[in-house]
Amino acid sequence: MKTRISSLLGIKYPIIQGGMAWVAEYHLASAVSEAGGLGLIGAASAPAEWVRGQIREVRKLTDKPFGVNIMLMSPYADDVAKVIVEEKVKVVTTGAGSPEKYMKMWKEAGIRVIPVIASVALAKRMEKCGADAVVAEGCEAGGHIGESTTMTLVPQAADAVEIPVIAAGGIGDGRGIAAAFMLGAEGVQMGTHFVVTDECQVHENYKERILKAKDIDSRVTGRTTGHPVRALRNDMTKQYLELENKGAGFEELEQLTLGGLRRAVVDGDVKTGSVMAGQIAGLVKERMSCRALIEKLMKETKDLLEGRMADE
Ligand code: TUI
Repeated sequence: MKTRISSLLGIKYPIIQGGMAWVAEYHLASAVSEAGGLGLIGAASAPAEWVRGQIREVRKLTDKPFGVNIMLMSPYADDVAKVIVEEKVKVVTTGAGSPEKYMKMWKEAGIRVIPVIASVALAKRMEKCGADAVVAEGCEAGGHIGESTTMTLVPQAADAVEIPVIAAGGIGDGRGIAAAFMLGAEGVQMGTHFVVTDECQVHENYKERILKAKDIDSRVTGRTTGHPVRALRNDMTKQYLELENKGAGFEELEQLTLGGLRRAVVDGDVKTGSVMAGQIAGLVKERMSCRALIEKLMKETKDLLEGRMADE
């Protein structure tokens, strides 16, 4: 399946694996890239030398294209931005901010830059400062989110910019991918479904929580602090939302989530940890390898776009 995204990135299928904090490490990223998608290392709040190590590990496992996602609120963002250049990474995606200050350095190094945007205004700004594409991420996504849904953001972003748009948030199967294409996207980014793949190293409890999730199990904490985060409901989200309702302040709320993602991903504490996942978790019922997942997604998408129904 060729689109401007698969050509731009030199990949077989226009599927990007989200750069999920604590989750998107080298085993997952290399497996996605080997299977024909674009694997990402999620730099999250990790030190730059950790990111350098991850880049080198991916290269031991695949010679196919891969990228790094920089979380721009990270205290190490400046250092990670430089490591990406030093290590000659070909693709960078950014989240939770605007990457304008790094753009010149990255473009001069010939890096493909794909910012994640949550608004049309940012999409336009990114195009102007030289972005090669944007990921339009709707609030169905897991983790830190914006206001608009994927259904509304993707077509508006596609109309507003000439560069290709990649849809993210709420996509879990071929129906979601075909729908995203209908909205004007030329690629998709998926996170939640990749968390339950064989190659993903998260704690078993985290995978089980996603596989058992129902459609209504998703919660958004932090709306009052201006930092909304989507996760699966548990003791932490319940307590957080109760405190938020009572008008608790930032400090008190922050205590509840501090280190929570690490606790869930690494220690398997899915009760008090932060089990970040998208709203599509309820659709994710099967675990398989990254290759099997990507091939299943592409077959479903192709059948739909060619007008075949699922049982034909
Ligand atoms: O960044 C994400 N998702 C994330 S980052 C993250 S790390 C974290 N860890 C613990 C607690 C909280 C966060 C977890 N999930 N997605 C991409 C994304 N970017 N979503 C929304 C945005 C965004 C929002 C506002 C991008 C830019 C923006 O405004 C920038 C500007 O200057 O206008």
